[in-house]
Amino acid sequence: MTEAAWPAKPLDVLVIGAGFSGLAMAIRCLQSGIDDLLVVEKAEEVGGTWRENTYPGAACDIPAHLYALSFAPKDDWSRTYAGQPEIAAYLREVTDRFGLAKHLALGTAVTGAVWDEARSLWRVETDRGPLEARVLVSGMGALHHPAVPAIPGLHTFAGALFHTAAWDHGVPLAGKRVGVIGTGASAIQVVPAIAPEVGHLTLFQRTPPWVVPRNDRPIGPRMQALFRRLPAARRLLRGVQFWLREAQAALGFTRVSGLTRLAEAASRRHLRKQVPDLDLRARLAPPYRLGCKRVLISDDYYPALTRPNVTLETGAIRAVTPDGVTMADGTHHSLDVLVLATGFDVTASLARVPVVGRDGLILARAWGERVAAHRGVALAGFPNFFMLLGPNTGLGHNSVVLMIEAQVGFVLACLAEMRTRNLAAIEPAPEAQARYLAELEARLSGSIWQQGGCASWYQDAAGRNIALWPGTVVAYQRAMRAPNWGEFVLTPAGTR
Ligand code: N01
Repeated sequence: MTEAAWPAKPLDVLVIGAGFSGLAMAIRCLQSGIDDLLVVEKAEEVGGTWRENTYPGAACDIPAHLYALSFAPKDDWSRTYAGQPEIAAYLREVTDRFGLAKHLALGTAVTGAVWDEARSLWRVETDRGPLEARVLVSGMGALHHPAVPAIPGLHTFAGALFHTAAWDHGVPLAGKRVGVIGTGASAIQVVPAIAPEVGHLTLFQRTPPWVVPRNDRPIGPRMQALFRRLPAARRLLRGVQFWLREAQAALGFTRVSGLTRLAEAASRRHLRKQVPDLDLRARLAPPYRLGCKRVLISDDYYPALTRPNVTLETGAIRAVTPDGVTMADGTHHSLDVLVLATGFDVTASLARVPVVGRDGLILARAWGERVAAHRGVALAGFPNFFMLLGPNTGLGHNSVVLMIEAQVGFVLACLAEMRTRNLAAIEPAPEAQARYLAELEARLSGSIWQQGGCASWYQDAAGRNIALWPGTVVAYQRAMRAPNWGEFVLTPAGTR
């Protein structure tokens, strides 16, 4: 891959991160004629979360055709739900297809960014030297910074210890005693993938998840050929997958509704069918409402737990010792390998790079009250700065790729407005931002995430959902289609 030359003068647009968000931003910029553009990526390869998460069984829980970029379809997805290698390969192929190489600086970590008010640009520090850009776009993602639990003695463990997001493929698992802490989306993929291989697997469950059937199927060559010959058939499939999910949200999926009860009944049926043992079944029954945490889809998780070489441990962990995990009741599990399937620290992920806005305002401090962004993408005090998949724009029910595309379109509209009106800077008006956040809070307060009786990574320390969009994708797309310039402070060039 030919890499971008290091820019000597301020760029029009600097994008941080080459995952789904950063790549989508870069492609759409190029398609709109903005080519003074650089994407900096700390790793040596594109792919973001799909490059990082290589744990056995890693796959997407949104159908592949719906998870693809709308402007970069792929006819030959091999399954309904694509695995990590196929998605990572797709993102590499898209990078080539749209000629992004000359706009990519791989192996380059951004270490900080400061808004220069006098010059109306961002001064960005990287480990390869400084950069300057009129507009800074974060494509850093929200599920990036692994959460390591504060379990006493964790780092005294003498065997292999690693997080699902940093899987150590050099550690052989065959015949080993393996512990997995956590039962979220990552764990339920890892457990069935490694259970047949390991000697014994102990799964440490703190809270049981709601699990519904996955119905994953291979997509055969005839279907792939049909999609190649008849793109309308592929679009139809994507449309059906999309609208089925939108209907859930429209029918009140984000609240305790009749739909919640129906889905809970389906999940209980799934559990009854797959787990004959009554004691195990009781320990797998979630004590909170479905939808409160991410609803998991799997056909092989429950069967894996019924294997003779798998133990479900539901007691509280007291400590990790050099040779295993000790429970509060004194039970000890001797282990060779301990896997942390303990998720991500959303706040740390979003605020990972110190971003300093106007008057020395640090992003992490601006978020002291609440992690928030106007329409999920911009923040007062941070001119010409946009976040893709920023606060409250994740989804529990549909493909986040669609949210990313709505945000990319919004940023492009801002860039076009800056050019048309010869603006030096654009940022949300504080009053408009406050109004937006008040509306958001009102919608969240009655939601399943706050009323469903659970704790999850969606919430901050005060229990507020800072991660998810409380509506349909269509509603978000509509709100983002045409920015209301009345919500922004627009600073003409030459007025400073
Ligand atoms: O992480 P999680 P994840 N002691 O935060 C437990 C996306 N994703 O990596 O529920 C004991 O959901 C914790 O227990 P509890 C997706 O958006 C997508 O699995 O807090 N246990 C929980 O069980 C997903 O939602 C795909 O009581 C501890 C688990 O660790 C997000 O990533 C695939 C503990 C963490 O679950 C995160 O999923 C995979 C402790 N001290 C992931 N601390 C797709 O398919 C934590 N836990 C697209």
